[in-house]
Parts: sequence; structure tokens; C-alpha cells
Amino acid sequence: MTVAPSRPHAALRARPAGLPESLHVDRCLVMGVLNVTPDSFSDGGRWMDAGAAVAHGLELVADGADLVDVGGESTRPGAQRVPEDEEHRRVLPVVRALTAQGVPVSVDTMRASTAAAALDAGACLVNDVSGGLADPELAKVARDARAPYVVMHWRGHSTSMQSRAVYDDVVGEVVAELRARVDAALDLGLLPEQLVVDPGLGFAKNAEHNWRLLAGLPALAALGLPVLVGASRKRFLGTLLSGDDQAPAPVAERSDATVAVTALAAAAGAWCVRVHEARANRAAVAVARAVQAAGKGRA
Ligand code: PMM
Repeated sequence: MTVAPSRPHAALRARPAGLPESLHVDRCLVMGVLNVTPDSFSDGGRWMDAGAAVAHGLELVADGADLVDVGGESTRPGAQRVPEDEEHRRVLPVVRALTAQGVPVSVDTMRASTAAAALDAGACLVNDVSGGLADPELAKVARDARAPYVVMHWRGHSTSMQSRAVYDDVVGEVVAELRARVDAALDLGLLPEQLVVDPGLGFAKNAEHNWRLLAGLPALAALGLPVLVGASRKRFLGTLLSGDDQAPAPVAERSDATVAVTALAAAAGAWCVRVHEARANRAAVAVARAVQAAGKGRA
């Protein structure tokens, strides 16, 4: 089964069903990243303590994040898998505490059991960076809960993904591979309105691939589904900003470029951006929204 293609840009504005009312807004959403991991490339080790993680989640919301994406397993290149019980131990208390305070939470996991437990704990969206490939049961959990399900483009676990960054036509191949994952989810009984697609920047992609995918966002929209973009602080931004020594700019110096990507993605109609800092990215979304509204004669 294939989702009927719809007009580019119009499709980029669509939003998945089953989200809390607060996320029904006429602009790109800002998803704040909360990695409860010791080894994520950007915030690894900072929020391992559940109390610190919850405080940071609330800070993201105070700064303008619409929802908080809680993950317990690093996906940085070369990262090893985390045992299931350890992932649960990291993620579930944080999901429970944030949802108890009314924060919309998504769970960033490749495991069905983690997704199911996080949904039970109050999460409202399942973010599967493997697009259903790591654990075939995961999409069924989202199906049964009628939860929105992010299908990210992925070619394999972190230990081997860099060797898979080989494309003749990165936009065409990512769109085709995402379409196959979307079809697999639909065949399992998920509804089109549950699905979100994501190009998976940095996952089996080099810098040039990432830029081409950002330029190709309208081609992703041809899948007829909302689009999520996760560029925040990734290495290709560090490479863009490298100094005379050619060394990538450190993670802490990639925030401004992240905000610029957010403005472009929001202007291209992305449904959501996944970012480590909320305030400046929310401002970028507001700028994109104002320009779009003016273009439609609404400002
Ligand atoms: N990137 C990371 C983790 N989860 N989820 C989605 N949907 N899209 C992404 O691009 C994405 C993700 C890796 O970044 P992090 O280590 O800073 O969380």
C-alpha cells in the first residue's frame, strides 16, 4: 500500500493525528532533545540523573519547546546497543515525571518494549530512528496505541552506519527507502495519519548527503506525510564551520547554524524540528511563520 502523493509543501504542513491539543498549531513544532545517556555526541552524560533530566525537560519547555523527546540509547556513530532493562531504567522515570507535569513527551527508541512502557507512562509519540527495521514489533506498539510514529531513514546500527553512506542519488534513494518503510507500516495496519517521515540526517549520511537532503525536503513531502528534521548540532554543521585547521567546530559552537537550518526547514514546511536548545529555534520558527503568513497576505 502506498500513500497517495499530494502537492509538495501542502503535504509538509500536514500533522499526525493523536497528538495533544497543545500541539495543534499552525507552525513548525519544536521538539526538545533530552538524551538520558552517558555518550550522546551533544548532551551525553549531562542528564543521566533523572532529577537533572526532568529539570532540563522543563527548561526546554519554558524556553519554547512544544514537546520533549526522551531517549536512553545513544545513536552516535560507533555507539554500542544499551541493554533493554538499562534503557527502561533511564527513560521511564523521566517520561513519567514530565508527563505528570503536563509536558507532551515523545520516546526516542528502537525497542518495542521501551515504546510500550513509555506510552503507558504517558508518552504521546514514538520516535523510531530505525524506521521499524531494528525491532519489527515496535510499529505494532504504535499501531495498537494509535500513537503518532516517526519513521526515520536508517540503514543499520551505529556500529556500521558510516560504511553505508553510499548513494548515487541520495534524495531519490532516501525517499524510496522511506516509502518502503511507510508501506511496511501501513501493511502492519498503521494509519497514514499516524505517520511522520524523517530523512535521518547524519545516519549513514556524510555532510554532502545531509545538505542535499535539506535541499530536497519538498521531494520528501511527495510521500504525503508530515516531515521531521533533526539537524541540531550534528557534525556536518561543525564541518561547515571548520577553521583553518579543517577541524570541525566543536558541538557547543554549532547552535547558530542549527537555528539557521531550523529557519530554512520551517520555511520549507517541515512539521517539526528536533533541537537541543528551544529558545532560538522557536524564534527561527516564528520568523519563518511570519514570512509565510505575509506571503499569503495574512500579516
Ligand atoms: N537524531 C538523533 C537521535 N534521534 N530522531 C529523529 N527522529 N531524527 C533525528 O535526526 C535524530 C533522532 C541523534 O542526535 P542526538 O544524539 O543529539 O539525539
